[in-house]
This record gives sequence, C-alpha cells and structure tokens, in this order.
Amino acid sequence: MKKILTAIAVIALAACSGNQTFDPATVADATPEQVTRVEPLSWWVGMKMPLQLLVQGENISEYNVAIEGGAGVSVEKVNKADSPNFLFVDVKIAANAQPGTYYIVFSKDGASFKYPYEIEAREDGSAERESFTTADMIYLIMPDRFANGDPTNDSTDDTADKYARNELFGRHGGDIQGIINNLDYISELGATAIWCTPLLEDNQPQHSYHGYACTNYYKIDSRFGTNDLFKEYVDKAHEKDLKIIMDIVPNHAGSAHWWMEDTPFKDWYHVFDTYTGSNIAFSTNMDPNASKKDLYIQESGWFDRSMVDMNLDNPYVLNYFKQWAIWWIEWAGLDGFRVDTYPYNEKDPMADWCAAVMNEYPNFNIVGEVWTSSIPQLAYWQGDNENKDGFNSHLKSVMDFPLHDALRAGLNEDNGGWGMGMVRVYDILSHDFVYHDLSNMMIFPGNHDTDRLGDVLRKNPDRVKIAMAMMATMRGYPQIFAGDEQMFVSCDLGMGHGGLRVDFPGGWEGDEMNLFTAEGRANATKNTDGLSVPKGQAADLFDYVSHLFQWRKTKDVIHNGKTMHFLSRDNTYGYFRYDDDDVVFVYVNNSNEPKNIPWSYYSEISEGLKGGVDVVTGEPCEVSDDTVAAPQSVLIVEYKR
Ligand SMILES: [Ca+2]
Ligand SMILES: [Ca+2]
Repeated sequence: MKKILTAIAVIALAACSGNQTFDPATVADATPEQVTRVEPLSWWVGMKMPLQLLVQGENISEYNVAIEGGAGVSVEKVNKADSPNFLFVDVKIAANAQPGTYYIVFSKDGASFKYPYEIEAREDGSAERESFTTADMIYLIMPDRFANGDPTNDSTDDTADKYARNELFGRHGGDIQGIINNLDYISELGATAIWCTPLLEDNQPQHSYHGYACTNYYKIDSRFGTNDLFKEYVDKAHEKDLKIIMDIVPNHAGSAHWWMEDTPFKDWYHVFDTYTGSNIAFSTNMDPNASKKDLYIQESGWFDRSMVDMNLDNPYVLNYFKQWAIWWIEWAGLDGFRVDTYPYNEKDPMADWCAAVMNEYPNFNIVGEVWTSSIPQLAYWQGDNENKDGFNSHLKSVMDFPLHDALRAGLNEDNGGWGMGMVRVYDILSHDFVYHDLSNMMIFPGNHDTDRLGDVLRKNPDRVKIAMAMMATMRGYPQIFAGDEQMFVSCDLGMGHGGLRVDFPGGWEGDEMNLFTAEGRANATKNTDGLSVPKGQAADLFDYVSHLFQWRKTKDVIHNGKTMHFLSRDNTYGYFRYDDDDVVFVYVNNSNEPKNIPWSYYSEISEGLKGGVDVVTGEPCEVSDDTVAAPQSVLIVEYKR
C-alpha cells in the first residue's frame, strides 16, 4: 500500500512538474529541520555556470526532489553525499525561463514539503562588467580597525568573540557602516578601488577580527553588518567611482564552520591522523625534483589549527566554491577578487575555478596572494604564462612580493654599493622578462601582513614619500594599506599583526584625533596608538600621496606605457615611463648626499625632452646635468613628446 501511495505521489509530482499553475498553498513549507539551508541562496537566468544546489536537512537524502513554479526550471540530477543530511541537486535553467520564485519540493511516502528559491533576471551588462586594471589604485582596509560606524553591532548574539578594543587581537568594532561613512576620504586620497580583508562571518572563538577563518560563506559577519548592508556599500562605492574587490579564501574554512559538525563528504576537507600544517614549500608546485609527498603536504596541510584545509579535488567542494564566487559577483555587483593564500590551494582545481569565473565574466580581474620572493615562481602562477610543465593557472594578477621586499630593503639602506639601496629595485625590474603580463602585477609598499612601512623606514617621512612616488609611477597597479598614507606605525612591534593593525584615529566616537578630516590631520600629533608624526606631518604626507594618485588617474603613460631604467650603484635610481605621446621621468635619490642627476647619460630617451613639469609642484622643470637632487628625495617630471 505504501509503495502504491509513493508511486501515486511521484506520478502526481511528475504531472505537475513544469505546470505553470502549481499552487504553493497545497504543499507545506519546510521546517528548519527538514531543510536547514540551500546554497547558493539564489540564482539567475542566463548564467553559464551550471547550478548545483547544496541542500542540508535531516535525512534529506531519503527524499525525491522536484522544482515547481515554471516550465523552464527543472531538476536534472540528484546526487547523494556520504552524509544522509545532504543532497546536491543539479538544476537546469532554460534560457527562456521566467525569473521569479520557484519551489524545491521534497517528497517521501506521499508527504511533501517545499522550500522557496529565487531565480532572478540578470542586470544588463553583468557578464561584461569591467574590473580593476592598471588605471586603478587599490586602498586596503581591515574593517575591524578602520571605523566603527555602528556601535550597536560591536558584539552580536550570534557570534562568540566579543568586543574588546583594549586587546590587540580582539575585536575593535569597525564595520561596513564605518567604511561607507568614510568613502569620501578614500576618494580624496586618489584611490579608485577598495580591497577589504574578509567580511564574511568568522565565528571563531578568538582572533576572529581578521576574518580569514570563514564559518559561513554566504553571510556577512553580523559584527560588520548584513548582506544587504554589504550590497549598499558596493552601490555607494560605485556612486563615487570606487570599485569593490572582495577578499576570498577558498583554501581553508574556520574550524567553527557550520559544516564541521557533519560534512557532506568524508573527504570534504583534508583529514590527517594528527595535525599536519602545510610545509609552505610553494616550490613543490613547479620543482621538477620535488617529491609528491612534499607537494601533498604543501597543498593539503592546514594553514593553521583553526583553519580547516578544504579538499578542492572533491568536485562538489570545487563546484561549491565556483558558484559561491559567482553568486557574490552577481548578487552584490563586485568588481574583482583578491584570493588569499593562493598557492596553498590544489593548483589544478584552483585553475579550473579561475577559468570558471573568467568564463562567466571575461573582463573580471582576480589577484592572487602568491607570497614568494622568487620571481620565477611568481611568474609561474600568472595565467597564460608559458610554463614548461604546461600549467596555466588562469589567474590574471599576482602580487609583486619581490618588488615589495626590494623596495623596503633598499629604501631602508643609507648606503648604496653592490646589490644594496636602490639597485635592489633595479635588479627586480631587470627580471621583468619572465612575466607574461606586467600590467597585471599588483605593486605595494606594505599590506596588513607585513611590517608597517613607517616602521620599516624608521619613521622617515621623506622615504615614505619616495615609496609612494614609486607606487604612483611604476608598472602594474598600486595598492596602499590604510594608514600608510599618513605613516602609521605599529603600536607594539612585539605584537606582530595585532600591533600593526592599528585603529584609524577618527573612526571611533570619542577619538581624540580625526585623521579622516583635513583639520584633524593638520592638528594631529604623536599618540601611543600607531601614529608617530610631529604636528603637520600627517597632513603633509596625506596631501602628497593624494596629489600623486589624483594625478595618476588620467595618466595613460603610467597605466600602459613602457619602462626604461638606468643602472646606478650609488643609491639613486632613474627611470622613465613612456609612450608615443608622453614621458614621465622619475629620479630617486635615496642616499644621504645631494646628487647631480646624470641627465645626459639618459640621452637615449631624454634627448630633446623640453617643457617638463614637476608633477608635485606643478611648476615648469628643466632637468640637466646641473640639476641637484636633495638627499632622500624624489623628483617626478612629465613631458609631452
Ligand atoms: Ca561596530
Ligand atoms: Ca590547501
């Protein structure tokens, strides 16, 4: 009897499948136990990426699944997992399907329940959206430490790690509203894009402020705001011509992630008998002599005890991350991705992931954190590089850590000499022949993981200016870490990340200084919380950096021009950016003595250049062999050809 009833139910469902007149009132809503979650949260008509729903619910694998509500959307295949509490449902969406609310109907033994699911229309031009390019300057923010726009969310009921602004590794209360409130500051600085460290939920019991241990890939952390507020942030940034780059972490999830209680598959993440951390030997990815074991530990070992290493070789995991990435781009209107710990991901599935995102959005840009000082290794990871093993990462952009290292080391050296001072930078650029695409190098003088630029340069404002001037004129596209434009320093060098990720003065109600305003910067003086400038210096540095990056916005010769540089081992560095119409000359004197600029030595490109304008002062500037560059200074002169 039971069997017959089931058969009748299946026939009945089959009969109404695709029926436009499906009446949702005739089927009960699923309880939270019956369907705990469905991801992605919604989807769209006209996507290239096939839709595979992750459905979680108590013994959900025992149910038949159908989709009701319209002719164009149907179940193609239902895939079971190792756990009975998951299903992976392949959904077919016809090109002419009507956008609207559909219902996933689960049936067993004649009983059914339904779960609503939105299939939306795409916005015009979504697939062709532009992304960040060499024309951009990216401002890097750690939201917990930037500005507290909403003190009511500093601690929330659904998260464990509570507000503790007095602790360097605690939560300080910064949030999305704080960024929205200060978009004008970011624009004024000359930035055209924002990269925030992760905003998704990180519900680890401790050290959650950095957000790199995600516990829910579809939810903005309640201490930062809501999904809707994130979307509002993207929209408001776009109104000010600021692009939004989302920081994402497919390599690992937080150990407090919801799926750790019951993973869909036994191999959902990398399981070891005893804790096994990654050996961080990125070289094993391209080293022809590497053992498979070392490679396995590199890509499968955990980043940290609190960060579970995901198994991207499981096709359901990989699919999950592909759809998740595409969902956030489409839903929130993103302009780019920054991918954390890139080489820790298994490289072939990760290349497949990049290709899937690019297939959906051909102009989209993704920058990978490939933290290596090895230039050949870095080049290997950039998409379309001609690697001997045939590997293609499909990753457009990489971070130029070799330049970061050389710039900071070189600027910090008072004396030149063989291999020291500015020749370090010359040497890095002399390796540009190994890169497939120099326009997709992210250049940066520091980020949230490396020592504060102000500390590295021993609080020397002249050298901070040199670093910023080089960021504004070198190949690739620059990224500046919030606060470096006003020479923030660590509030406690002995506390590593906790010390350098200082709160931005003015972001909290009651702050004594407000460095977001011109008046506040003019009056700012040294404090104990990460600012170390005499009165007036914060304003001077901000104005300098702002002027250069506002100038850079329209300079095609910087965005797309070639570079010619000249060797000098006296702690100076002369280089030119040029195209058919324009030339920009940059001369760095990082030494402690005045230097005559060897203009005639540059005759190969300098000959005939007239009518130069000093980019910083706006005054006419004719450079000659008699021109003297002051100690620890930088000169930028632009010419029309
Ligand atoms: Ca807050
Ligand atoms: Ca991994």
